[in-house]
Formats: sequence, C-alpha cells, structure tokens
Amino acid sequence: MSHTQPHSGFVSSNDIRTRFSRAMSDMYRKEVPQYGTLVELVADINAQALQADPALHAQLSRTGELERLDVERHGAIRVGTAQELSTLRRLFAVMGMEAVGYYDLSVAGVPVHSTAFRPVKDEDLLANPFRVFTSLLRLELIQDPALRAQAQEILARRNIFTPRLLELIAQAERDGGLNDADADSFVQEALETFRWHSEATVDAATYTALQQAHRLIADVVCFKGPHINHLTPRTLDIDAAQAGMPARGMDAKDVVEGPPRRNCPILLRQTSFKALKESIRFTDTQGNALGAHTARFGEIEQRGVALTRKGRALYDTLLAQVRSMDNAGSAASDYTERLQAAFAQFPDDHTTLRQLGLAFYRYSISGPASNNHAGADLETLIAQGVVQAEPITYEDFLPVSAAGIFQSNLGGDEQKHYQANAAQQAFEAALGGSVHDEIALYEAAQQRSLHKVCEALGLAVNA
Ligand code: OOG
Ligand code: NI
Repeated sequence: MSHTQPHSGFVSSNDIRTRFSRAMSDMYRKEVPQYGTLVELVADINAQALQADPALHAQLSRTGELERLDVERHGAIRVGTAQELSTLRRLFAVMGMEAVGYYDLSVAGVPVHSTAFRPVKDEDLLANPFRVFTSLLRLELIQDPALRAQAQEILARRNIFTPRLLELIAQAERDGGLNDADADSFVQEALETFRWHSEATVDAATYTALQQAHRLIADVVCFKGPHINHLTPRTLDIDAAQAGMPARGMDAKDVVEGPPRRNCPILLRQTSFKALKESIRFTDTQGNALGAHTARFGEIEQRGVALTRKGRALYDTLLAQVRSMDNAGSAASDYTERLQAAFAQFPDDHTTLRQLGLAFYRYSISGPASNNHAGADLETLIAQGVVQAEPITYEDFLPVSAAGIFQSNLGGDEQKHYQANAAQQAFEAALGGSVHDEIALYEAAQQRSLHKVCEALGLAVNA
C-alpha cells in the first residue's frame, strides 16, 4: 500500500486520513454539540498559551507542530469480535494508520484490551497525527456462560461495515490506493461505521442483563455499530482547559489523568467531560417509553515529550506510589498535591531529561555548520548551538489514564475487578497482525535524526 508517495491518480493516504478526521469531527459536532464547545474552548486556550509563551510558540513552529495543532484529534471506539477488529485494521491501513501499542485494561476493571491506530512515520505524523484508540471486548471475562453465549450470538449477527466500504478496502489493497472520487466514497462509507444509532438491536431485558455484567459490555453488544465515543482536541494548557469547562456548561471529571503539571510536559495529560445520557429505543420499546444510555463524551489532551523505557519505568513507579497511598485513588482531594510531590523526583528540564536518557529528542543542525567538527562530541556541539535537540512528542496513550477515562464515562460507580491478564498474543491474533512497540518507534526516530546530524557534520555515528 502506498503511504506518502501516491501513485499517479491516487490520493495519498495522508490526504484520506485528513478528509476522514475532518468528516468525523463534523459528524461528532452534530451528534454531540458540547464537542463543538470543547473545540472552541481549546482554540481560545491555545491562542492564549501561544501568546503568553513565545518560547513554546517558537518550538512548535520549528518542529512543524504548530500547523498540525488545529486539526489534531484522537477518537475512540470499542468492538466486539476478532472479525470486526481485523477489518478495522484494513480500513485504517487505507488511511496510513497502523496499530501501535497494546493496552490491557482488565487490570483496571474494564473488560477490554486495546491498541491505537495511527500514522507511524515522522512526516505522516506531521501531516496529520489522527489516532483512534480501539478496544476489543473480552467476552471471556463475562462470568455467566449463558450470557456470554448470548452476547456472542448477538455480535455474530451484526455487520458494522457497509458492503461498499468492504469493496473499497479490497480495491485499495489490490490497486495500492484510491482515486479522488473513490477516496471520498471511502470516507462517506467509513463514517457509517462510526455513526451513532439510537435504536438498540436488543430488547430492554437483554440490555439490562448485559449492563449488569458490565456497562461496557452493553455498550459494545447492543448497538448496530461501534459509535465513536469521543473525539479529543489537543490543548497547550490542560489546567486552564479543565478550569474553563464548567463555565461553558461541561461536567468535567474530577482530576486530570497522567503526570502533574510541569515545566517540561512529559507523555500525556487528559481530562474529559462526562458522558451524556441519550435516549435509546429497544426492539420492544413501545411509544415514547425510551431507555437511556451513557457512552459518548468529550475529552481534552495535552501532549509532552516521549519517554525512554527508563523514563517510562520511573513514571510508572512514581504514579503507582501515589495511587497506592492510603485513602488512595485519584478521587482523593489531595491527589494533585501528592502527585506533584512524588514527581519532584522526575527531572524537569530538557537537558537533564536528555542526558539521563529519560526522554527522546530529535536532533538537527541549527547553527552555522562548518566542516571542522570532526572529533567534536555531540554535547559540545549542542552547547555551542550548532546542534539542537527538540523533544519528540508522545503520540500514544497510557493504560492507567485510559482506565480513568473509561471509568468516569461509563456512568454508575460500581467498580468491577478482573485478574490482570495481559493477552497481547490473543489480541494480535484477533487483529490479524502485530502491534508496533511504541517505544521502539521513538527510539528509531531519535536514531535517524542523530544519524543525519552526524553524517552532515562528519562525526562518527553514535557520537
Ligand atoms: C477509550 C478510553 C481511553 C484515552 O484517551 O485514553 C481513551 C474508551 O472510552 O473507549 O480514549
Ligand atoms: Ni481518549
């Protein structure tokens, strides 16, 4: 399949992805008007943040991220079968999106495991980093065998893709791309998979039984398709966004997930407004006696530098410390203070993060390069301003945060417990392919940039 370079007559996969993310955003704005309000809030805050922080403005414009900021979104869906997941893999491939990362959410009481479909190459991420967090229901975690069989049978009956979409996917795979008109049809047909349907495919009693097993199970099993459940714009100041939500009528979740506020943002911070209660019609609904379902919400994210395995291990340790304290959980009123205190151990300037090998950077030549750098070491060249190191943005998700987002949006507050059982191989078997190791991708991006710099300056590679 062609990625960046379209064959003559084909639209690039980047272009199809951009058309699709725009169409999804337009659709979701109509379906969930508060999403439109959220996008406006984020645009206002980003404008203020850029004005207040010229260094941030300069950094984003140097790295090319300023242009992608306004279109940057991620969404999420949940599917029920291996067949659905593997067809999604093929659908996303047409848009240049591949499965990155494996997230086991059963540890957090959510009976799914997940990946994120996203572009992986540097230039494709810059063109449009649209991502979709995609979860597969783990029916084996339903305890009652009869209910499990019933859920399986309901899922086996549905087809979440239009026949025309399946044809277009096969055509793109066969020919290596889609022309302009076919790309537009592809986007329109794909939207159908992600659209909200207020008619459930089951009667009220079945819905209730599945919901009692887990609210998420009802959400996945009882509808015609895997409705997009949120779309997330990227903010440059998530604390300002969180503070601004109530004034615009949004019921914000209590705490921001992820690391605390820092000078040098790391990984990902997220918050959401709680899911809306929407009317649904069961197969046995009479007249206006509608049911209600909570699934769809809005979320905001702030992205920071990607961490190395060492940095990530430190992050996980510090977060676990905070979360395992007495009266723990992120609901406690002093959570933010405890988080700040624990993360005092995480260096907070880019030079230290880089020199200790905690985070990833993209190297480039910034200053007047001459030929007489042979023999110089990289740190010296950075100190001299010949070489610069820009933080590589974290493009992925965090399992503990994702669980927090799920929980705050399922409605109800009972907490289920499952044995932690990561099952990446089973997930990949269902997907019909392997998932990329996200940290290896950042590592490779850093290496590529270092290689180029060393070559241009005549330094030994790996200086
Ligand atoms: C996905 C929740 C996780 C994120 O940004 O971490 C997520 C879902 O609710 O389906 O979207
Ligand atoms: Ni999300």
